Amino acid sequence: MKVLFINAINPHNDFDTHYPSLGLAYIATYLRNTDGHEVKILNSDEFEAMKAFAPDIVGVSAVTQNMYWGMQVAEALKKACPGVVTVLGGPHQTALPDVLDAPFDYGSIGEGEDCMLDIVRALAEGKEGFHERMTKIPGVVYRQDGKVLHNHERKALRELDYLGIPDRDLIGEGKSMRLHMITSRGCPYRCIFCASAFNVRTARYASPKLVIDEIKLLVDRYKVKEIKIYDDLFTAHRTRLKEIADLMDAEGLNKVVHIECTNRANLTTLDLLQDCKKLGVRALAFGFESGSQKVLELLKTDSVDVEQNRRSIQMCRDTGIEVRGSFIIGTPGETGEDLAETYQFVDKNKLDGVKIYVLTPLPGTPVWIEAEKAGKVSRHMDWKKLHFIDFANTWREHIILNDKMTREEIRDWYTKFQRLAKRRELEKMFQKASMQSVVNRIRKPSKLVNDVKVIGQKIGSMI
Ligand code: B12
Ligand code: SF4
Repeated sequence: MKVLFINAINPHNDFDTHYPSLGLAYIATYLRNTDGHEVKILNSDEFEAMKAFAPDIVGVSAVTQNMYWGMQVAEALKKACPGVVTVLGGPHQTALPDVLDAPFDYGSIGEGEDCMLDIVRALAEGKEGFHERMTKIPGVVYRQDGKVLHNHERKALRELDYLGIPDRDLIGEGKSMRLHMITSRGCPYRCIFCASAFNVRTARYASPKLVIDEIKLLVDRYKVKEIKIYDDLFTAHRTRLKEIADLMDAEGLNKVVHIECTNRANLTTLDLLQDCKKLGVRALAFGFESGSQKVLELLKTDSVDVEQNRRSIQMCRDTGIEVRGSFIIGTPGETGEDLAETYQFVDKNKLDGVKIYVLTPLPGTPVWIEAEKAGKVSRHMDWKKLHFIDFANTWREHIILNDKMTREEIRDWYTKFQRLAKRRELEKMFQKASMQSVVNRIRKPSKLVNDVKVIGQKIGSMI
């Protein structure tokens, strides 16, 4: 069977176009290796290549914010390739199993490897009786007598190792300085805004050996120098972390590749940071979320406090690990005073990277449930309204959950935080410019001109 996978992206967002979907690479690799299907993965803006492939079945992966693009491409493909079967999978469909948007014939909830394999096998048996067979596959969403129904989600994969390593050639990752990896699925915590916490119920971890094999492959085949491990919480499994660190050290991989991964302040100990160092970790990413204890408690269900966040930053700095932090503004009940505390936290702690988001109701989360009750979101809403990457421009339409500040006040705070983040970026740039690189720039004046331009742009965007 010819199986086409499509990653729904917003073509105007560089962020989307730079990171191909590893989730789709896992499914496509599994289908090809298990049943020998002909597979292809494309972005939703590569329409001509989709038609040229002439697929029997199309699997679209979409996050909620990109559902608009996913629906558009599925609709266009239905017209261009009559008879093609369309299936929607990914975090959005998983969180809303009772909804199946029009251009999709079927949906898939949860992990897609075995579900998609069963779906393609059902189609390979012929169109006759296909729908009947689909209604029996665990995890499938379908329509029957005008209603959307779904079968129970299949059990989460117990062992991740049996999936092996996803084939990055399928997502066009050539030689690159920087690639990303996923070494676990799920997170043991339940932050109220986080889709992973409620979509993936049980946290599971690939073995240290598989993690090392994948890192070796990225180093040998793709010549990477930096790997971003995008696990929900890479450091959650303490003994695994230590084993990975020991193997990285024994193989000398920590000398050739830098790792950036996720951590949580309540897990930070000196011992853990030393393992991170041994593992080759150069930077740790934290969701600090707020400098106000009241807001932090609400967002992270009382599992971490502001003082732990502050101490964690200091410990990372003492160990020589960079700290990147993300923050959320616009939480219900948050006041100007709370935001002033967050601002102070960001300013005082001199983070190496700062990201600011406005609280967004992602389907399936407690934040979504409250927003739905308040009539601010619905299962059939325009999903573009949740695209929060560019709040400075979209603040008028953005769904605001906060009840203590006006939309304009939140916009002003957002702008203030963005300026602070940019200022910090600039300070870092100057800090990093070692004597040697200054000399290099003077030897290569064209680069110096470019540097001045970049700095000028950054200062410009702060004004
Ligand atoms: C890495 C990552 C990114 C990367 C790369 C994204 C990518 N192309 O994969 C970057 C940094 C670019 C990114 C950006 C964004 N992300 Co992101 N990201 C993640 C993260 C941390 C890991 C994704 C991953 O690889 N998971 C592991 C793989 C194995 O799982 P998977 O992708 O979900 O795929 C499995 C199943 O979902 C299913 N499946 C998926 N697609 C399909 C399709 C079919 C047909 C089938 C049958 C099954 C199926 O099978 C897969 C294998 O089992 C997740 C959190 C998480 N743990 O999943 C958030 C997450 C997916 N991101 C999220 C969001 C909101 C975004 C952004 C909108 C953020 C923003 N500010 O713009 C953008 C959108 C970009 C985009 N086009 O996807 C949310 C999505 C929530 C939602 N309701 O949709 C998540 C869940 C984070 C969260 N905790 O809330 N992200
Ligand atoms: S710790 Fe991170 S991944 Fe885990 S539930 Fe909270 S936000 Fe989600």
